Order: sequence, then C-alpha cells, then structure tokens
Amino acid sequence: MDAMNKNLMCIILAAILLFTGSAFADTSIFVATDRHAKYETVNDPVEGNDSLPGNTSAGELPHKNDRRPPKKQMPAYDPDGNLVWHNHLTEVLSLVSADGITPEIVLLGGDNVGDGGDKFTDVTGYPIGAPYFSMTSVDAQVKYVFGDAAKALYTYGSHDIHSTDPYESAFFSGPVVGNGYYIYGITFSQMIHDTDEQAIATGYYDGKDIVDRNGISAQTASHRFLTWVNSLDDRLPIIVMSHVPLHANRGDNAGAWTWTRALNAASECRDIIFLWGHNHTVERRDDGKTIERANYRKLPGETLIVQSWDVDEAGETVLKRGDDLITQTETLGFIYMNAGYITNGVGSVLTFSDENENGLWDHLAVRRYALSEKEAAFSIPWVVELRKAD
Ligand SMILES: [Ca+2]
Repeated sequence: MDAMNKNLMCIILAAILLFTGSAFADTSIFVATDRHAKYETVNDPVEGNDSLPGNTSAGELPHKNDRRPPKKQMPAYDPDGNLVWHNHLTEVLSLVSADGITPEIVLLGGDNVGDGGDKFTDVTGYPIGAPYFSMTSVDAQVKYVFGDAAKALYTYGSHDIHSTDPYESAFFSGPVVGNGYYIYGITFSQMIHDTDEQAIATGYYDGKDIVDRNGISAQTASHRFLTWVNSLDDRLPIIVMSHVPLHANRGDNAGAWTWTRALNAASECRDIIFLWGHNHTVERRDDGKTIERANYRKLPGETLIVQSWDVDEAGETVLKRGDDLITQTETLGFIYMNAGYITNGVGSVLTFSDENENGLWDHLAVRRYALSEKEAAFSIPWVVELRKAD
C-alpha cells in the first residue's frame, strides 16, 4: 500500500469512528517496572516461614546476616494476609490512591522478583539475582491498595526466571483491550534477535517466556504485532510495555531495530506510547554523564540510537554484545518513555482525556509518582495531544 492510500485509509477509519464513538470519563493507567523486592523485613521475619504459598522455600532464603537494614517500606501481603517481601510497590500505589486515582490497569513491566543477590544464576552461570517467588505476592500488593478495581497486567523481565507460577497465568504479551485504547506487552525474549532463537534451542537462554505464543524473538513477535495492528478497524492508541528498552547501551537488545521499525509503521495510523525499564543507570537522573538520561523520554520526531546488527560476507548475521555495539539511528513516530522503577520508588500514571466528548481520547497526561523528593521534582505533569484517532 502506498503512502497516499494508507493516509486515505486513516481518514476513512477516523470518519467511521467519529460517528460510532461515545463520550466517556477520563481513565488512567499506572505503569512501572523493576519491583525487585528485598528480603528485608520491618518487624516480622520471613525466615523459617515456609507456609507462604509458592513464595519462598527455606533453602532459598539468604542467611540472616546477609540482610540489609530495613528501609522505609510498606509491607507486602500474600492473599492469606501473611507478610511477605518488602518493596516500594504498595507505597507508590498508595500515593496514586491518595490522589483520588484508581487506575483501570496496573501495568508492571518485568523484574517482579524478590532480590536474590548473586546467589542465583542463569544457565550460563551468570548471576542474575533471581530467587524463587510467586506473582501472587505482586498481585496481593495491587489488591492491597485498589482491591479488584484495577486490572493487573505483568510482562516478563530478565529476572523473572524463577517465578513459581505457570508462565501463561502469571504473565502476558500481545494485545489487551482497554477503555478506548490498547495495551500491548513485549516479553524479554521478544526483544532478542532471531539468530538467538538458536541459542534458546541450545539452552543459552531458558527464560520462562520462551513458551510465549506471540513469539520468542523480535522478528516473530513484531511480525505478529503488525499483523494484529493491521487487523484493527480503529485507530485507538496503544500503550506498549517492554521490560527492555529500544535504545542502544547495554548490548542486550539486538531486536530493538526490528521493533523500532515495526512501531514506526504502526504509528502512521495511531498514537503509540512505548514504555520500558531494565536499564537501571537511568534511575540516577542527577548523573549528567549517563547517555541514558537523554533517552529518558523522547517524543515523535526525535531520533533514537537503537541496537541493530550487521550481515557478513557469508550472509551470516553479526551481533555484538559488548561496548562495540552496532547501531542505527531512527526517527521516532511514537512516544518513548521510561515507565519508572519501583526499586527506586517511582511509577507513572497515564491519564487519557476526551475534552471534545467525541468518544476518542484527545490528550494523554503523564504524571510521575515518586517516594523521594529528588524524583518527585521530575513529577511535573506533561501532556501530549493524541491526534491520530480523530
Ligand atoms: Ca475526543
């Protein structure tokens, strides 16, 4: 389809929506990544309590002396009311609730783990700090604040390998229908290059998401994404949650170029907001030297340097994982934003509004909720116009 026909299709779809849409009140989504719960306790030791459903086994707990001092943290509860891990999730969610906001969806983008330090390794022996844990403890925190009013969605991150839950019931990828928008989840393995699928077959990567029905590489997953987008008869916005970012820095997202082009193609007819976590160097926003600070938020029209790959003379794909990264510079058609790190006490609330009451969202306001004053200084709301559905 050439560009003119595509624009024509956009206009026709918009006209249909104008006559079928209905007005609805503002709606919000809470987004964050990287929960990284600690073994720390406030006043109720977890050690020895092996009755917590799917959450601990005594053999997986570190020695008491390994525990770091308690910080100002609210407790997390499992569905039976037992005190379990401690992290900032309930605290940040409580800030949102105190503001009178009950989000329609709580969207957490991976690394939902407890903190195992260096005690747990992946199949290559690399320490990934991923103890056994249950997603019920994460779910309990969301319910602790919002009850059943907020639907919780979790994408799979690089530290979630020892989740004791079945992958399909605990995590999601692909599309979820929201109130006048879509959510789209991308798992950790869906950001790798398809050459690495062979590595999965030989056991190089064994994350739980290798069973994901929406693909286990950027190539297969982004193809399914575009197939889904092209099947839609609307132009509603999409909130994309990927644990791994697109910008090149750590050498661990060789599928980023593939996804960037797919998201740009989809952005021709609809507004897309891409959210990410994983790269913790972005947490230190006062560190002017980090190259990631410039990638904290990008708007359509700005450029992003993404990790890519080469093809050698024999036609074989060349991937680089170290400092000698292979990159491409792409102009973004979509909004690119760090979701916030629960580890650091930061989350974001995205609020859609329909000022002209035509049943389509006109603006998206993004607000940070942060436990520390330093991060709160970045919480000034910013608003983008959602033009493409009209
Ligand atoms: Ca509107």
